[in-house]
Amino acid sequence: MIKEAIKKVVNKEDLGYYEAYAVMNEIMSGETSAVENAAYLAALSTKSSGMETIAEISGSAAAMREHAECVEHDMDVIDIVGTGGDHSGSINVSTTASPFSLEGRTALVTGAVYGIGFAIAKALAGAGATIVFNDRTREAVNRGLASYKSEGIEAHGYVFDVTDENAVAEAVRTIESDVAPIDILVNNAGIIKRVPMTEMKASDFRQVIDVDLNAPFIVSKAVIPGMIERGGGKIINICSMMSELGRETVSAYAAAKGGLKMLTRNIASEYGELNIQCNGIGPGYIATPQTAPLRERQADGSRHPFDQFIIAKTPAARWGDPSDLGGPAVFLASRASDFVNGQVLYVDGGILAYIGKQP
Ligand code: NAP
Ligand code: GCO
Repeated sequence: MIKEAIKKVVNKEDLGYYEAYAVMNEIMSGETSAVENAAYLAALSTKSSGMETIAEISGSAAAMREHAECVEHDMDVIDIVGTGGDHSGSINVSTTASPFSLEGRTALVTGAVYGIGFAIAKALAGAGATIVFNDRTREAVNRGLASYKSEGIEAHGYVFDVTDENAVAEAVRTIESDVAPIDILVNNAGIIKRVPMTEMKASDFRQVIDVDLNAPFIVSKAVIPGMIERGGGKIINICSMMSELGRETVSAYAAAKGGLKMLTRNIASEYGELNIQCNGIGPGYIATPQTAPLRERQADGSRHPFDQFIIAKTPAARWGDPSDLGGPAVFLASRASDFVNGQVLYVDGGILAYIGKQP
């Protein structure tokens, strides 16, 4: 990795995020000379060949500092010791930006026109990520673009169905050519069909499995090779309470989300050594269009029985808001979770820990 990265520095090629990190780690290892370090830092910050910069900055440490700021890669040159003239000395650098920063990274969030996906994308954008999202229709994508714009986010929208392997592969190629390599994938798109199992058509069962389990496999399969090539990446699968618990009428959904938990663990197991972290978020009961039927007011104006049930089952005594998922998503998308892999982070207000309020 480091040799490839330095070759890119010399050839004036841009460095990918993880390549830049490899170069910075080399610098922080103290194995390279001050002038080489300054060249690398300059290349990282100016994306031009560091070798040309040596001449400019060999005159003084101050010049090195000026050229070698690495804000773009969350790093500052905090101290340069060296005369420059005899190319001796050292550069001390440190990561000054927050480990939760997503500056310089690109995130694909599937099915993120509204609901949980939109809230997660908004939070990732707030941490500095470039946002790419998709939906099945141009109309929905346009609606999404307008929603992001109203939040001050210049998102990139693409039309594709996450269950269509060819369309997904083509979309990933187009995104990585048009926008940037995908550093973060959030497999959010999902459906639910609430039907008693013995009354459920097999085709409906298969459709839920297709969207909620097969699609995260398909999209992850399309994105992982590029992540490996660039030295790493982050995958977040949106699981569910039903990754752990069952209930009436959601057999297909629970089977899919239970499978998604194990797919999460398997991606972590298979690609962890290639610096890919794959984790899940397990939302509790969140107020989105998907759960609207469970919260409908009754004819007499009273709360839906299921609504009352969830309030009694949740220590927080409330439904979750999609924005409750933003912080956990930023954590799992950022360097702050580089040693977290194969986990499902339940954002459920405490449901999984609680027997429920006595009636
Ligand atoms: P939602 O309101 O129903 O939104 C789902 C999104 O996925 C919609 O934008 C939908 O697009 C998109 N989508 C569905 N099928 C797709 C496909 N084949 N290709 C591309 N996009 C597709 O759901 P949500 O409540 O925000 O949930 C988002 C995720 O969180 C889902 O995976 C869900 O299972 C999970 N989750 C939700 C809750 C909750 O309480 N709400 C709790 C735990 C987990 P369209 O508008 O075109 O249909
Ligand atoms: C349901 C709900 C849940 C939520 C969520 C809970 O019918 O039970 O839709 O399945 O969507 O998955 O975590």
